[in-house]
Amino acid sequence: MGDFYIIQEIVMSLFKRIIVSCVVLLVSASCGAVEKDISKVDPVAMKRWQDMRFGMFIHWGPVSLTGHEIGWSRGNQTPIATYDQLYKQFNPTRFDADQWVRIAKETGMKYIILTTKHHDGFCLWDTKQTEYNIMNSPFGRDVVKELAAACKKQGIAFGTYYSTCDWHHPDFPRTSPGGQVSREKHNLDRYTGYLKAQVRELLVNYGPLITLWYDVPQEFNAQRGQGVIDFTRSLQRDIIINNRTGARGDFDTPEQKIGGFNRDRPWETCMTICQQWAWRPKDQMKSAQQCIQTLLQTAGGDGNLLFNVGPMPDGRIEPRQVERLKEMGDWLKKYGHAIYGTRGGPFKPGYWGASTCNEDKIYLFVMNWPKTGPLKVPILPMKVTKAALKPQGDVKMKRTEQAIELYVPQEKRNPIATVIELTVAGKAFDIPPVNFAPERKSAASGKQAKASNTFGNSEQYAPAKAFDQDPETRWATDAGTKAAWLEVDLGKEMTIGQAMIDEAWDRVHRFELQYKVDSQWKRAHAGTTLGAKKEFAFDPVTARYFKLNILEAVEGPTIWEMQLYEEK
Ligand code: FHN
Repeated sequence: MGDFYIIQEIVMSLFKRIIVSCVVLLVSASCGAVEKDISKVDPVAMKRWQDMRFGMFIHWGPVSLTGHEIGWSRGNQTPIATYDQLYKQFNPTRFDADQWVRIAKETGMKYIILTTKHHDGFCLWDTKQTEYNIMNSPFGRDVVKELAAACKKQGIAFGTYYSTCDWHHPDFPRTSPGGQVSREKHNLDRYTGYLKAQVRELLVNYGPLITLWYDVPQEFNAQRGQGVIDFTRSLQRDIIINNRTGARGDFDTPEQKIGGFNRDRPWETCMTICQQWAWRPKDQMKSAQQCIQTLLQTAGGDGNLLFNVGPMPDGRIEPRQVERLKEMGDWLKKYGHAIYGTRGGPFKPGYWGASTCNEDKIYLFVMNWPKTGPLKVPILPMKVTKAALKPQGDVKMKRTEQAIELYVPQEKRNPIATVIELTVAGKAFDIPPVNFAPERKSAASGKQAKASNTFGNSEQYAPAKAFDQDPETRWATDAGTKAAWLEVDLGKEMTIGQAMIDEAWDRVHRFELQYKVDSQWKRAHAGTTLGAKKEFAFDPVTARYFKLNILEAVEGPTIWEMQLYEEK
């Protein structure tokens, strides 16, 4: 069967080249050359996607019957033989594509990305390439077809997640658990033919798609990955492809964290509303404040947010998650004009909040006000002609030599974000991006660190990774770790009064920030959850050694960065 794909691809490829050449000749003859370089994204499509700003990610499959993680639990919590038979019990009779789309629209989401095939190889559409698909389950309905139709009917864009790696497929070089086991017999070329045959089905039978969202390339190097991108784009010229085929793709995909401010290359944060991508009963869910502030910090960084739900085994999205999403939708009903179609900045996101801009407007989302006094906005090279509180109200504005001072009385402030609209005398996007406050240097940056536990004792996840100022590295602990500490040596006594701890995955439930005096650890600050870029101030303390003492965690805690700020 394997050679079939290769022959099929060769024939289809030749046929397509002939057709494309004829079309190019005709179009070139009539109205100027057609964009030939399919390795480049269509800029109009890219801008359309960026303007959408907010999408729904859906991780679903027979694995939802177990409550464990999709793909990763195969051969871990669930034996491979059991996992691969789950589809024979899968009958989500309460699946209603129109309902999923209604929920996404009421949340203010403008596109939906569904896992059509995850690392476990199971396919949620009527694929002719393998029997391991939804049509051979008791449910027997084409989920991708129904969801694509519902999106089209309700006017929301539809895209497909398709795992580059496939731990179920006999030709893929790696298998479960976690793709860490090599297959003796494998054939990556034949597997690539299989992948392309399935991608063709998705694009031809369920397209046009907004995105082909590939994931976890593993054996796919940049050349093979670029071949997948070119193949995909040859089937739909204006499709957008992420950076997970093994090649660079059209946009970056920071995961479970807010991407850094970047107007030069499109990016999309993908994040779970709970802990797990796939359904888990009683999973810890983010608060409305966390959800909305994540969207604001993402848009403020000029990125999109792909926010994930894991539907239940009966096909419903869990009611409490629907409620949380509705809170986001209610917020966007009031302030969506400050998110959709805007660009990030000119004030870069930070502890203070975030900003977006459009035409002559700058929208400030103030999340943390100064302890006393007004909000001090850096002076801009463009005159600020007006400041208004949204949805209504006045903001007292006072210009000084150092800043534009904005006064909003406490009772008018919003704990999630106070939205202030500034009007400027020109195009706001032309204002060079600026830090809202002077960049603070962490006293812990680059310092010696140690911890009670490190994931696999691997250097890749060493304690020092939480102090290297690199947003792509993190300290991690072993799976199942419920308590741990992370200690840093500042090299000398320093007086510290503020900290920022950026947690990957919301696993910490209770922590203390401690400092060492005369060999005794004392508490400087105590808290419950951490989350993304958690900042907190405390009565300044003077010490050389500081410790994040994680007292309770639901899973192995892992920290992108921990920063300590000296009291001047
Ligand atoms: O392993 C997958 C994971 O299950 C999930 O699909 C995320 C979504 O971005 N991607 C991989 C982890 O990076």
